[in-house]
Amino acid sequence: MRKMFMGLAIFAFSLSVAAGEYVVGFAQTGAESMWRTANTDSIKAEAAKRGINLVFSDAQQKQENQIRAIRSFIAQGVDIIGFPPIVSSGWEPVLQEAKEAGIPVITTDRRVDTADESLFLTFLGSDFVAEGEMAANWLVRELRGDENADVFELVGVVGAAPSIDRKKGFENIIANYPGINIVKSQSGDFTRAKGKEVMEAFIKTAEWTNSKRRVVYGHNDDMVLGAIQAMEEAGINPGKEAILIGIDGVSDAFQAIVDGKMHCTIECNPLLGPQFFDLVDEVMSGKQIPREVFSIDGTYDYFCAPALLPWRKTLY
Ligand code: GYE
Repeated sequence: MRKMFMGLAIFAFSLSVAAGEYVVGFAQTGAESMWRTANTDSIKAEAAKRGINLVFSDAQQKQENQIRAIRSFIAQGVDIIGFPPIVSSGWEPVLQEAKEAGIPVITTDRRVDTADESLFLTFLGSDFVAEGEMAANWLVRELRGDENADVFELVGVVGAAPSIDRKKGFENIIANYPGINIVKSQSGDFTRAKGKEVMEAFIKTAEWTNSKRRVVYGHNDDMVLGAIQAMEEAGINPGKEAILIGIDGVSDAFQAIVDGKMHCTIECNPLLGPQFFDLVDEVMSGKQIPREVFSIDGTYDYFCAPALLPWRKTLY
């Protein structure tokens, strides 16, 4: 509670500005995955719908570009800034500059790790630790009492909140099962191309060849979809020779599940536009907002994916 008031006190002067009269700067991470594209579309569509003046920038997966974009928003004098921090650390200087300029900051989908919590107003997104736990809990159920498996982990961008937390959540659960172990773990940068590359290397390891039961756990669906390509090109049947689990719930993952090439995806809702601009409106009209706003995520596997695929295609 105290933290919330500290945050609000700083920005208290920017009260009661109507939508259409204020400018929102949004510094996107890039276009690395289907999730990200859906997230960008949601932000842009919602701004257009509400007649909000949005200044949008794409950092192409580089922190220095994101910092440069935020500095340019400050120089342009935008009224409020939103951004998903590409990695969680290294934001103090630029957030301090925004604070000194009196511009409130909302972090979306990824968290920042700052000692001074007054540097941002709120976080809007998913609970990534919970997502990692859901992935591991699904795996444990899938193993049906024979909890022995070698996990090949495709990590997201190194140092990004979803990578750190999805690993943590997964490990929290498998810690209770000594027969389930992460035997290989490497970053695929959240992209399909890099996921494929890392999988090509995994397939060549002794751990892969000698494993009695293989699990591919990707911190997002795109990397798993890349891994499927790598397996197929190597003559491996993904659906039969491994258990494949991703996170995001993109429609291509649903399709892969329906096609028998993937087993499960944990949802991470990218359609944050409406909630983001609700928060923006509340801040601009001087209302108090909570320190964090979580979206709710579900688990989808081969039991439910066939029935749900048409609906998912309308989402993202
Ligand atoms: O899971 C991944 C994207 O930050 C939640 O970033 C987001 C992640 C998402 O590239 O696909």
